[in-house]
Amino acid sequence: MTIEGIEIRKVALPLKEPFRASVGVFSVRDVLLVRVVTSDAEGWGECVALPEPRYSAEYVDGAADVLRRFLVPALPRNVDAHGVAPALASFRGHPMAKAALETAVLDARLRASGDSLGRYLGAVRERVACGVSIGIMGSVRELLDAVAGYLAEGYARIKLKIEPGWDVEPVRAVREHFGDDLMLQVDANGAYTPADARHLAGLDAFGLVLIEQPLAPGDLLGHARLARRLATPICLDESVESAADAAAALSLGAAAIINVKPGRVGGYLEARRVHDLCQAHGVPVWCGDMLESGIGRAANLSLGALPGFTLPADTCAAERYFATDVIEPLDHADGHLTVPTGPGIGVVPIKEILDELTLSSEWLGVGDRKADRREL
Ligand code: NPQ
Ligand code: MG
Repeated sequence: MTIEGIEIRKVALPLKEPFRASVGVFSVRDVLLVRVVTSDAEGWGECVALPEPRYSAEYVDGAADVLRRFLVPALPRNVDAHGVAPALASFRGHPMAKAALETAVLDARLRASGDSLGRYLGAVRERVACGVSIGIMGSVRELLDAVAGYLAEGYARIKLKIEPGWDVEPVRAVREHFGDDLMLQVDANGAYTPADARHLAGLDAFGLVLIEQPLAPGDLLGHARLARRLATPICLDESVESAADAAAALSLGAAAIINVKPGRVGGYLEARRVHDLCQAHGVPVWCGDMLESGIGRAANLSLGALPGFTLPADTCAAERYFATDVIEPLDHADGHLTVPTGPGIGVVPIKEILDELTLSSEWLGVGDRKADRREL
């Protein structure tokens, strides 16, 4: 399999409603799609970086830049999926940009041999239970209406985004209104500090499945200390950018559960390593969501079907976020999405829709190592 070239495309997906978290609010999801063209097949990958560097240091235009200037030129023309990460390893950081490139190569490679990503990764389930993540809202009344709507659609659990000023009261209202059987969890995206420990312990009364990333991403020690003060299990998201980070978090006691996002850890191969490590430690994992288009969503389902993914995913139907997606809708019923079984990630964009939503596109040559030859 020889790579002939790579296209990076910036696509704008308008959101049905603005999505608000402690790290920002967006009403359009700009995503970067990577298309690898090889002698045998094409492959697609989605870069999950957000438009601004608030969730993590990466952002859409920065990811495009690092792909264009460094990552794509460093890729050998005859690279295999397992060779992508080693070829890019000398460039620090940028896991989301690297993940998109590796996924596109992996997709092309699997399409060429007719294998599905799920089979390749070791999926053991045909369907993935899905939860829904609900952004910070203007009022508790609106929140209760939103939760009722998603429960009526069959979602298996509810995650509330929280921040200082929007935490104990909305959680109490949802718990009181929908009862003790509701699987309920919260996500702070790092909005609290260790000084908020007593306040966060106020959430212990509500039987939450977990609290996700209460403190800053770099503060593993702070999470370990907080874990000793809370009854609610701590789940890490932003703090874990590799299997090595996950190992450090587990050995410090900073996490009892890990949210796995392939983009955040540099790709599906590293995501599987995080899964394997957690499984060996008896630590539950679940698949996170970055408001991906259907391209990223389909691939995430293959990962979420691995045996250690024992909690419902954040992967919901694309229609929860978008009026129009770039693929045919994925099958979903009773709060579950069906894992694609076709070759590669199992889906391809609908060309007309993709073209309509495309903001810009660039064609990049591979393996010419322009970046290395630049005079500094
Ligand atoms: C999380 N996602 O688990 C992320 C972060 C995230 C589904 O909760 C606009 C504003 C887009 C904030 C995409 C979910 C976003 C955003 C993803 C936050 O932390
Ligand atoms: Mg999160």
